Amino acid sequence: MADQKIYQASTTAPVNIAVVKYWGKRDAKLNLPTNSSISVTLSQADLRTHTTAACSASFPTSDSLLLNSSPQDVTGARTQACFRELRSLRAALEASDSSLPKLSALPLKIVSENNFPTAAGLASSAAGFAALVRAIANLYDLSSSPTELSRIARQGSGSACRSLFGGYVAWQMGTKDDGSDSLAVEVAPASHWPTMRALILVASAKQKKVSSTSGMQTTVATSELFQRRAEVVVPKHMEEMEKAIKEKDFEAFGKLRLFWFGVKWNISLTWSSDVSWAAVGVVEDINRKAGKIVAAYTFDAGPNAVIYYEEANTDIVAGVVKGALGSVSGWESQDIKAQASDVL
Ligand code: 2P0
Repeated sequence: MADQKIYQASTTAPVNIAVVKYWGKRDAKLNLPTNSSISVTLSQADLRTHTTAACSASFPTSDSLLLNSSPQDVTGARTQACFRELRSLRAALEASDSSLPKLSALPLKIVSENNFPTAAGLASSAAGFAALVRAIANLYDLSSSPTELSRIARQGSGSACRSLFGGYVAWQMGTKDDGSDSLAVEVAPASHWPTMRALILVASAKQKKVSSTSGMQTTVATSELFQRRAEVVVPKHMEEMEKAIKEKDFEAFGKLRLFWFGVKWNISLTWSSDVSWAAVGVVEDINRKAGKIVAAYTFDAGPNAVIYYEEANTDIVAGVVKGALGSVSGWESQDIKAQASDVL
């Protein structure tokens, strides 16, 4: 009788919030970006995906994925690309060592849980695909480095490549057509600047109406500024942001307008809300009163605000934000406080 054993491995992956944003694809199939980006990885105690990958000849013949107990479609090109790449790395191992069980030929069963709202602009696809790729890599006993795995996770969701690392992470856009040099690398570990904090204000935990992919496509199709951003602005911001992180210079970090650059444009109307603008106003007030930048706001593809600050300024940032926004209706949940963190 064939081996009916169930092989399995579990892992967790964190959420990351970009401080130089990925926006636009030069290749939608491979998720190759039009610009490089940098993010801060948030602590997994607050925001993470936990994933178990299992395979067995006793499973139904097709691959499956459960997210927060709901079956997901795994036939999409992105998930298929991740499965295919990981299976082919495992198949190469099996070819080189005939004593290894032939896991690459077995159906996969993936079970994932988020401890935060899915698809509400809280980078759930980043944590989701990073956890999926790492769980399968562990199951297959691959010795791939986080950077090697980032090439695969990127094909699931662009920002996922950055969630393979903790701390401060750059996704280098690369120049090759096959995407082999579009990879994530560490800029600095969390321990380099451990006082960085993020306050996440959940304006809406509902699933967003516009996906990041279609938002990006709209931007590329309609914005006259887009090309200049990709070619001139971002390369400069990448350099300045890496320097700000290396020198732990919060003012420089905050000055780099963490604002997602398209938020003022048309499509942002679908994503941002009055409460998002209230958060912007409060942060600007805090900085005015402090006489310097002690808080930096940012938004991704959703109305939730993320406010970065340093631990020493907790009272004048997190305390004031909570007090000021407590009276603004529309915040669906209280804040989620997170710190820059390493991947466990
Ligand atoms: C980022 N965002 O750098 C940017 C900033 C949102 C705003 O990457 O189409 O889910 O799956 O590659 O990674 C969110 O988009 O997009 C994102 P896909 P993804 O974090």
